[in-house]
Amino acid sequence: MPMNIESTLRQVCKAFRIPGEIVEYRALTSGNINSTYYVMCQDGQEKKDYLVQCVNAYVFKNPERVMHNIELVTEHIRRKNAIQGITGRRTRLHFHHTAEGRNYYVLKEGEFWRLSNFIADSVSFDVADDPKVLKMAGKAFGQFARQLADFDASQLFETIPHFHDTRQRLETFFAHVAEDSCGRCDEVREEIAVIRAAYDFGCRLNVMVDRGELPLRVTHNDTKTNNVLFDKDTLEPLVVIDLDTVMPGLAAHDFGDTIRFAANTAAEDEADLSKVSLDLELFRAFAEGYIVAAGGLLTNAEKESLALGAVTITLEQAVRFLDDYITGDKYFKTRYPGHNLVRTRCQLALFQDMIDKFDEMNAIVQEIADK
Ligand code: GN1
Ligand code: MG
Repeated sequence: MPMNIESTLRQVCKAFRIPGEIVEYRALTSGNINSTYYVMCQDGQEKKDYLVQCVNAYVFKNPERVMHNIELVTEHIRRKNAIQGITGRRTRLHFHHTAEGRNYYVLKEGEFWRLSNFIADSVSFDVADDPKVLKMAGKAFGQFARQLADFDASQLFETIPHFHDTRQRLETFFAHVAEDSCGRCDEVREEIAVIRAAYDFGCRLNVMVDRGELPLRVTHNDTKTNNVLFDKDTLEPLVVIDLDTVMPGLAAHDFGDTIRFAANTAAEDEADLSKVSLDLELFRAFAEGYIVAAGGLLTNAEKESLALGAVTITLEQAVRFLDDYITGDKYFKTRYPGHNLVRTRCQLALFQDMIDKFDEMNAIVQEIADK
């Protein structure tokens, strides 16, 4: 945390015209990209809490565009919720505006801040072993897909071009291996070989897109269970957060990334690989929640692509972590040297286990889709 974070947060709150004084704040450290703070302000007798975030300008080259997307998407979801009679502060992600009417504040060159409401009495999950959490996460992202089904995707900027273009991720990775700019490739020959052998599998979704078999939708693209806020008592999903990468994409990626993250029996960066595997019960729970909530939205080809999405995105995530490792750990926040390599190995172990369970995963999706 920067030394002067308290005064920075004060400055940001002032820019967004938040009344009162900061009486409490803390860093929330589960994100790998942005820096996030919980802030409570007191104005007279009234206390209100907020989420304050500094957007990572290395990752998001054009944060204004990110915020443009977020404004449109949150507004669209608010309207959809209102039609269903869902209103209120806890079901809405709302970004505050500065006096100039912007939903972001540039504190100084490259320091880009935003401020939203904090959802009270909510929980999110960095790991989950309860099928109910997975089912509710499925409900959240299935609903999200449905709510955005009629959103005009041409209004959105592509905040990170080719974000889940696995083929391009692989190509870039192999180019970086050839450069070996940090001299780290020797140490990871085995991992590189595994990735090379998985190339064709990794490109399967790309091929389906090329053939026009899968529709492009407006997708979230970062569907980890810590990007859903659930009611702390009922576990009903309240709101989907982290809308930075909402862009045109595939349902298979949104489905797959929750599985990758939350149906793993271990954390995303578990070093003990014997703990890493795909839990098929959690897989089933998420698939049920997602497919039911998405309703009739998904085409048959899309449903058939869901399990493939999970395997593909797990491989892609391994590639992204290893790419970052061999190019000097510039993208993901790391907590110790070699963290990206540990993450890579965990993702590759999960990938292998998913390959072994691929038929079972497909059978489960089929069973739910046929109901
Ligand atoms: C990043 O910051 P966070 O944890 O929400 C990343 C995702 C990765 C994820 C891996 C913009 O998300 O794509 O899947 O880490 N976000 C971006 O944990 O790259
Ligand atoms: Mg996040």
